[in-house]
Amino acid sequence: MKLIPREKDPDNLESPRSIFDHFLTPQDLFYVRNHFDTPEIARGSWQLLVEGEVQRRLALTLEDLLRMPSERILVTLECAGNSRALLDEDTQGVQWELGAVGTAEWTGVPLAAVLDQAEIAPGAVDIILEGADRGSIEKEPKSPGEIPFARSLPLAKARQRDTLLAYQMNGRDLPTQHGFPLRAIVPGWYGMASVKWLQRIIVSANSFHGYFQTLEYSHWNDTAGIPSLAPLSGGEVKAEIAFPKPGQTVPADSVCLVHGAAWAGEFSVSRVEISVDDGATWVVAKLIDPARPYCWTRWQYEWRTPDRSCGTVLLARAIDSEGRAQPWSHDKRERAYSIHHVLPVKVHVRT
Ligand SMILES: Nc1nc2c(c(=O)[nH]1)N[C@H]1C(S)=C(S)[C@@H](COP(=O)(O)O)O[C@H]1N2
Ligand SMILES: [Mo]
Repeated sequence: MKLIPREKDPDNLESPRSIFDHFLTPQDLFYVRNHFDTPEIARGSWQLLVEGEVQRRLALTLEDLLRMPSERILVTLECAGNSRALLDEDTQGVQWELGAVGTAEWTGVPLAAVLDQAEIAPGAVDIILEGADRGSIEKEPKSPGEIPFARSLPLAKARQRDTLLAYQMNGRDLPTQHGFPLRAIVPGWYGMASVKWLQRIIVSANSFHGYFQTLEYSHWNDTAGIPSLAPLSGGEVKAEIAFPKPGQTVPADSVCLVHGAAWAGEFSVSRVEISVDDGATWVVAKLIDPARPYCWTRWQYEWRTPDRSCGTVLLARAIDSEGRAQPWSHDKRERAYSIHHVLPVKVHVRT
């Protein structure tokens, strides 16, 4: 097993650090985040229903979708709970370290093209995406019996040309665990928006308040100074140090290649700064991949290590095309999600 199991029944599997050696994450190394058992879907009988506030209800087969003009897009998916295990406090939820993230090239049909075919009514505000997986959540807060995994997108994001109904990942059919035969790809948003095993799209005249955007995957916003829960959406700017690992010993007086990746949700990474002395001084890392919106950029820095044995702390801080920089600490309003503050990596230098 190349993936690291974090939870069983259903499987939640983390990617190993070797994913940072490639720009595109191979299918069998791509992290898996499931809330319910994986549904078995037969290609032949599967249909995508489009209903609700539409002039024309649709039932599309995979062949119908394959006949429509397709788009390809590079997108990094990061689970909103990635790095939760590195928070100071104990938290509920899957204890991800660095590897609930990966990058793939996705092929599919713009969601907008399907919505156009269905002719959405003027009063539509929310597009609900429903997966074929379902179950009952027995831990608090409990669900009211069986519920499907479902998330909604505001009309503007649903209509963006880059929001896809994807049937391919890295040029091959979607693997079962990544949503075969069809999943949403919502570029720049945390992974929970990219609903797998899509079976129904409901165009709604009201904003949706389903389990996975209220009780889970929500954060505190301010409305006139009053905290108010809102669904998580776009991703934050973040850099991860893949190597060296925390606690690792590196040789003194030699060149240590510090490397990792950085990403910035809907924006692109403009700079990654590195400190090898716990924040006293900073240098700019070299970006290995072109900076693109929605996508990670791998970076590296050749560190000339001290000539004596010592301990030190490595830090990486990314800044994006909007000028957003990683914060120094986790904001409690984000609950146990959107963990993107600067994460220290303690290492030992030995002669
Ligand atoms: N139907 C369905 N879609 C889903 C989920 C799920 O449990 N069921 N998990 C979501 C979450 S939280 C994430 S982070 C991504 C993970 O996608 P992956 O398993 O292909 O990496 O899928 C999202 N889509
Ligand atoms: Mo997630």
